[in-house]
Amino acid sequence: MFTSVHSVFVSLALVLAATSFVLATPVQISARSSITTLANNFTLVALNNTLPNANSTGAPLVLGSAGAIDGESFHVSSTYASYPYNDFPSLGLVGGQLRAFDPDGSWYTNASAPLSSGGSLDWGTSSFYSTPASTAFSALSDGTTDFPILAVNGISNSWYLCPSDAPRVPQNSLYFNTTTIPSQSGVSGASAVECYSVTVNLVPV
Ligand SMILES: *[C@@H]1O[C@H](CO)[C@@H](O)[C@H](O)[C@H]1NC(C)=O
Ligand SMILES: *[C@@H]1O[C@H](CO)[C@@H](O)[C@H](O)[C@H]1NC(C)=O
Ligand SMILES: *[C@@H]1O[C@H](CO)[C@@H](O)[C@H](O)[C@H]1NC(C)=O
Ligand SMILES: *[C@@H]1O[C@H](CO)[C@@H](O)[C@H](O)[C@H]1NC(C)=O
Ligand SMILES: CC(=O)N[C@H]1CO[C@H](CO)[C@@H](O)[C@@H]1O
Repeated sequence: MFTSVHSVFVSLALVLAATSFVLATPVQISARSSITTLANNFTLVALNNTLPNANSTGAPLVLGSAGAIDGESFHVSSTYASYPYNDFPSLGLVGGQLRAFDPDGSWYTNASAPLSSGGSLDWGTSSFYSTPASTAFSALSDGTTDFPILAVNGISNSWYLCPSDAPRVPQNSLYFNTTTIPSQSGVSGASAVECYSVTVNLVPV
């Protein structure tokens, strides 16, 4: 009895030894996780995928102005460098909904899932109207990034920053799945604006 248990241990030890030998070969095993609710508040920060970044965190994003109608205002995620006002200092991810909170901590603002063929990351703010929020957002971690990264419908590698060439409000805004946006310069025949690929970090506040 003792002998057979012992030999089972010996065999197990050999199997484990063999297994760890196999794992020691260059096979990358990444624990990729996707969650739709984050316990902490955060801000969005864009990390340039092609060019050197000022630091490992990247460029902070805020909710830039995108117009208003009676009772509702609209925003688009833009770099703070191009729209230097931070009217919504913290965000939340709850059940796939991306929410923005004003400085009082009030919640009247939800993000819409961007159009899959090149939409911007848009937000609506209203204390009068109520539209069910999109539940398409999630936070991905694959163990290779410092922070969880933003995904929409599970896709995290299709975010682009597109610097507008609009004469008055040249916001550098976040788009999904497009490498160019039409010129907003008003000049006829102006060429399209080139976007650059970014990773969107969710940095705790
Ligand atoms: C990324 O690179 C582009 C192209 O050089 C540059 O204009 C932009 O400021 C950079 N953006 C960030 C977020 O670092
Ligand atoms: C990282 O660099 C950006 C500018 O690209 C700056 O706005 C931000 O504050 C920096 N973050 C840290 C933690 O230094
Ligand atoms: C990206 O946009 C193209 C059309 O421009 C579309 O065919 C493709 O399905 C989109 N990809 C995603 C991931 O939505
Ligand atoms: C934000 O989303 C929640 C949940 O869907 C909804 O109850 C709320 O009315 C939305 N806010 C606005 C301003 O639409
Ligand atoms: C997880 C989450 O969203 N937490 C909080 C973020 O901040 C707002 C207001 O500042 C709270 O209402 C949320 O509960």
